[in-house]
Amino acid sequence: MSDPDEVRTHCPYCALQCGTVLARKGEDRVSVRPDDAFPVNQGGLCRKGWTAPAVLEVHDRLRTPLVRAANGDLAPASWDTALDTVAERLLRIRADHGPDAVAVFGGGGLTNEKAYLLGKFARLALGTRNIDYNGRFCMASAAAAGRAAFGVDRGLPFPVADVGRADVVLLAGANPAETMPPLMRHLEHPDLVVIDPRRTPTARAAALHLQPSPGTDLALALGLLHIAVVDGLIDADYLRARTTGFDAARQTALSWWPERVEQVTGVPVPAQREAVRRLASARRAYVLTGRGAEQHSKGTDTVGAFINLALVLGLPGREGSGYGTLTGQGNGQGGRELGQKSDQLPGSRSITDPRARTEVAEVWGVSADALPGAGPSAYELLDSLGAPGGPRALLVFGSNPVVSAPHAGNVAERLAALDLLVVADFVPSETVALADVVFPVTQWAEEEGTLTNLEGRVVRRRALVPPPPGVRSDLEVLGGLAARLGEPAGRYPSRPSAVFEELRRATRGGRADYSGVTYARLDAGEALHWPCPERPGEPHPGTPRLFLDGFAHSDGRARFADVEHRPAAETPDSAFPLLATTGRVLAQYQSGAQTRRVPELNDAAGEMYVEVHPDTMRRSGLTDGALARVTSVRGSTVARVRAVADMRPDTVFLPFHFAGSGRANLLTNPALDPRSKMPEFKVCAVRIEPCRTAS
Ligand SMILES: Nc1nc2c(c(=O)[nH]1)N[C@H]1C(S)=C(S)[C@@H](COP(=O)(O)OP(=O)(O)OC[C@H]3O[C@@H](n4cnc5c(=O)[nH]c(N)nc54)[C@H](O)[C@@H]3O)O[C@H]1N2
Ligand SMILES: Nc1nc2c(c(=O)[nH]1)N[C@H]1C(S)=C(S)[C@@H](COP(=O)(O)OP(=O)(O)OC[C@H]3O[C@@H](n4cnc5c(=O)[nH]c(N)nc54)[C@H](O)[C@@H]3O)O[C@H]1N2
Ligand code: SF4
Ligand SMILES: [Mo]
Repeated sequence: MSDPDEVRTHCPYCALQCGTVLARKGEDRVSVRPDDAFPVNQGGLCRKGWTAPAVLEVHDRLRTPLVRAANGDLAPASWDTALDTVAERLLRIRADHGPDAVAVFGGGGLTNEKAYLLGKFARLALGTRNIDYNGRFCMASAAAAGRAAFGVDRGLPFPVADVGRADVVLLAGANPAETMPPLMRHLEHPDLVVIDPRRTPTARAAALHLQPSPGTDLALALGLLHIAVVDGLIDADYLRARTTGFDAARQTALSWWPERVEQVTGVPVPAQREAVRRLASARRAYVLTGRGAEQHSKGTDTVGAFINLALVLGLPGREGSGYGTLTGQGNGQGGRELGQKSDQLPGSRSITDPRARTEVAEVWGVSADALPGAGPSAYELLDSLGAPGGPRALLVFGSNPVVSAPHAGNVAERLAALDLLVVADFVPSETVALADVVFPVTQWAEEEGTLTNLEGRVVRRRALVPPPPGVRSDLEVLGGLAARLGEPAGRYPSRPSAVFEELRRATRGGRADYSGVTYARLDAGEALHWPCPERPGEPHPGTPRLFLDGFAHSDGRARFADVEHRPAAETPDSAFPLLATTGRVLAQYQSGAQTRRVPELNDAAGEMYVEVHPDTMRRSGLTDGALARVTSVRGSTVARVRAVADMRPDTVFLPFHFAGSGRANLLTNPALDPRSKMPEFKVCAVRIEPCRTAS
């Protein structure tokens, strides 16, 4: 089969999964343009999308397996040597320490096929309960809260395009003008109410900006609920017909009167009132949360409180209104529901549910007893590596935790304490640099598959170009290892379409049911949002809008969350008097492993910096443009000072895209949310001082 000259596919990066058309541009080169027909990006792409082809040709692309040699260096090896080495060492570790001594860390950028096969490989070929993924650092709080409230966790339970027809959209802790620029096309018409401690480009586009102190959104959401209740703005018919648990939520909210909320959050009373008035008077309104509200040790409760606000106003499950979370990674949605999350089996099923275990085991051709139970969450897993009783080997697919995990200094130490670290990647990331064995893998434009975008829509990734010689797909790596671990032939197909056929069966009957989705339907241009069960006769059209007829709990009702505010796990004191928060800039993606290799993106944002209010800068003896050392109780980071006049004086902001001594995560607090196990990326206590040495 000859390769096509042009394919429709999707951007390799974020959950918007902007539609793109890739074309050949001379020998081995690829050009990209937006796919005007795709309704999510409507012909738009951000700078990362436009420059994505550059990642295919980075000068240090991994092209051969690497095995750490006796002299300590990573040295090129054949595929057989690399696969044999890993399999032999895994077998030995398992024989000596048991199956849980081998762990797996996955990623929300992996296709559905890879995520599914990785989960199956961990549970069957390795027999370990120790698998989790970077989505735990991303979507976990919103997923836990959404599931508790509605019975199912799909990021947006409605198409993105619906949001454009709203009158008002509340964005709590999201900065889509930088993190999902084409989404802003849908946010031009609605009035925006933005909650963010920083005056971001999104906040500047808003009708109203509330600027709370980091870590106080829960108090703010309770306060907004208070105003809605006291001012009689609630939808009583909706509450009666469609919800339960309002009384307890109302009781808690009553003690969060506006002046008290102002004291805790710093948001003035009139701004609180205006936010509620705007939302309540809209005919169509959405409440959307992002990582700013979610990445806290109380992220699940905070999202619960924002859902409560949406519920009293009667928004969820009504066409043209609703609550949603803006999922982050390209396949953040599919990545969790297909089995990389430690507590889930394919189809968004619970790994502790006996029926779910039986159903999935049947598809896998094993008995349910063969499946391990639930394992620890991402940070707990990383923190246990190489510790007494903890895993001795780790396989990483699609993450760069040396840069992106909280308390990164500790994580790097734990990785170094392993007997075996194996990483599959296409660039030499900071985590690759620590590996004992490295597998060079294919990337987006070289492979087929599917991802599930932020609106639960399954999209097709298509190959335009062949992978460079010497590079294999993640699926082939798993298959190669499985065979050497003695798994039956055929259990780990390496063709994406074959894996998809199997995952359709494995999700059948689950909450996230993909059984009616096929490559043929997607290739014919159908828009399929899960659940999309297979059925005889007329194919199921998929479910773009959930909850219109009822929520996914057995009584069809949404549940109010009974939540109370609490302070962040770490609050400022005399040694660490400032709050640090972290997040993203337009031109870099995540740990930066991909985007720091694209020259055009580095011109825009090429170096670690810290945003500081001018007063704070002066008080700390800093100079705009000079280097500063930012220190928390866990470590310190070197960053260039940027004076930002509309910053809160009590807060500094650091992007987390940079490596080495510029890692924001050397500072961050791994305090976990008790329900979602999300770390507290968005607030820790720091001090800041001039730095006279460059490193
Ligand atoms: N350019 C770019 N785009 C991306 C990504 C990227 O790395 N770069 N990553 C993708 C992924 S995986 C994700 S998860 C999404 C994330 O998308 P967003 O959630 O939009 O991104 P963040 O910058 O992490 O956080 C959003 C905002 O939260 C604010 N914030 C900080 N602390 C608080 C707080 O306590 N309360 C409130 N209300 N706000 C707070 C920050 O100032 C920031 O502006 O972006 C996706 N898109
Ligand atoms: N301080 C702070 N830290 C954060 C956050 C924050 O807001 N603040 N946000 C958190 C969030 S929301 C997220 S999602 C994480 C993300 O952080 P990471 O998990 O580190 O995400 P990436 O940088 O996307 O890392 C993906 C790695 O996998 C590789 N890769 C990409 N696709 C594939 C593939 O298909 N197969 C294989 N084998 N490899 C692939 C890439 O080259 C890259 O090296 O960071 C978290 N860390
Ligand atoms: S918004 Fe996200 S999906 Fe769209 S082009 Fe940018 S990075 Fe790619
Ligand atoms: Mo994310």
